[in-house]
Amino acid sequence: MTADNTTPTYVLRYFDIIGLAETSRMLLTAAKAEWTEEHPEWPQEKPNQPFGHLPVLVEKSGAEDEEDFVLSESGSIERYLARKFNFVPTDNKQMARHEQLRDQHLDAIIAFFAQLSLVDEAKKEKREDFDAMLDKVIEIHTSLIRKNDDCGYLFGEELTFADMSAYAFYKLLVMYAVTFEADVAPFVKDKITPEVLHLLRTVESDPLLHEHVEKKGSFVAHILTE
Ligand SMILES: N[C@@H](CCC(=O)N[C@@H](CS)C(=O)NCC(=O)O)C(=O)O
Repeated sequence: MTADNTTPTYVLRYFDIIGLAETSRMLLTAAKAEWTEEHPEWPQEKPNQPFGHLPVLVEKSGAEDEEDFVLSESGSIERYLARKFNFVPTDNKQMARHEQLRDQHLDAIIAFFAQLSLVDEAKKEKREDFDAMLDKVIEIHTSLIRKNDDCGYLFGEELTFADMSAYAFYKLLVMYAVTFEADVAPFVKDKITPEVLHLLRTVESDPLLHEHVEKKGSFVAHILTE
């Protein structure tokens, strides 16, 4: 898609980390949107963000007299992009089925970060919460892949928001969360089922994400070699 004066272009503001922006990066890339990423100086730029944090998506309409559309909150950004670029079904119930997975992923991520600063019994308890949530996520993905005739996507035969969110979820835990607690990477990798590995491979080899994988490297290769 080439931008003309009616095609929106996008700026995704975030830190130069996987964090909470990977799914949006994937959505923008898979949509073949014209977009760039900004890494604002922090904390100097904090007061200039609508909600005081990142990510922030700026959509520039291309029309001269139209204001930019500025959106905060990673979940809202992802849903907006997924709907706009048809990576979720239009049926409300089906759409909700896709979107609920994203919320489950985030809960597990929050649970991981919540236990980092704790010690002793409190840490053990919260770490167990994370472990149980991770097991549940993997169980759900595994079951969806099996139900979907093992074609490698969570739903149907094409790449969707749910697939990208799942891929970004595992990538965040194995390649980013590991910088906070080294054992999380082998811990997660050991739990990954053949079905989940199939999902990761399918997402990564989808032609729509070719550019993303070229730029960021292969997560699957990272899982298999490290
Ligand atoms: N609920 C928000 C959380 C955003 C958030 O906490 N962002 C962090 C980076 S992952 C941030 O901006 N930290 C810097 C700060 O708050 O000053 C979302 O999902 O976007």
